[in-house]
Amino acid sequence: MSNLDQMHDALLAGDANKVKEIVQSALDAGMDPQQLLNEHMIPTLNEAGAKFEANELFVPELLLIGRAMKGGLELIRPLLAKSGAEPVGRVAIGTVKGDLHDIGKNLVASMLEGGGFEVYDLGVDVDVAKFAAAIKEKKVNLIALSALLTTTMPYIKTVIEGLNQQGLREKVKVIVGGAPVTQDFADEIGADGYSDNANGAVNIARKLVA
Ligand code: B1M
Repeated sequence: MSNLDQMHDALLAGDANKVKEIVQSALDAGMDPQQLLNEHMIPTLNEAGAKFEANELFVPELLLIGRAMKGGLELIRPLLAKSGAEPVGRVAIGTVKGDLHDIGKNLVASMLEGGGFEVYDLGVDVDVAKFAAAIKEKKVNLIALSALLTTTMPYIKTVIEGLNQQGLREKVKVIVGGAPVTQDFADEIGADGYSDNANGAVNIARKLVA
């Protein structure tokens, strides 16, 4: 993993090829995929967010950084998914309507897969109707909602209300997460579980469907 120290600069430069190369060589050298992600990749995305807020980085650069992160994750995700045990439930996951951030959601989806769940990834910009359809058609027993923007976070509540109105709420447990989401918010809107990270999401999901 000799070139791991280049990860920060490669990610910040949005150099997807370089990021993939570094990820592959770290994995080949036996590095734990979770550690690679948590210690060498996610902190750089947080730094990118801070630079964006300080007007030192702009949307086109964030897009490249997001793409580079996803490139690395393509190599890491299958390894995360392998770490799990027996099938425990069916989950539909999505980033809520109006929100296009999917890196964290994809991580949660991979970890849920690794935790033994059958995962239906509904993607980004997902409205109430799509979550409702997943409950009816895929017979999921868990809905996982992600939001990264303070402006889209309230849509999590809209989903829960929509499921209530359609008589579907009692058929599923609902877990929520994403950078602006808090335990207080989750409690306030009547979600069943909240976590600020992907591992925690799996633990809560397992408890809820047990
Ligand atoms: Co966006 N963006 N972005 N962005 N972006 C943030 C979120 C922001 C905090 C940056 C900043 O200003 N500091 C800010 C939001 C501010 C706010 O709402 N208060 C922001 C903004 C403003 C925007 C735009 C509005 C910018 C613009 O256009 N002017 C725009 C919105 C587009 C839209 O969605 N409609 C936008 C666009 C983008 C890109 C497309 C360029 C790109 C996304 C690429 C992609 O996802 N494919 C992007 C990126 C990359 C970011 C940052 C830099 C990184 C996000 C990320 O992937 N983090 C981000 C800054 C930041 O977060 N520090 C930022 C890594 C990821 C692993 O973490 O998603 O938090 P996260 O997931 C974690 C936990 O939250 C948790 O587990 C994950 C793993 O531990 N988790 C869950 C997530 N979902 C969960 C669900 C659960 C449980 C846990 O249960 C179901």
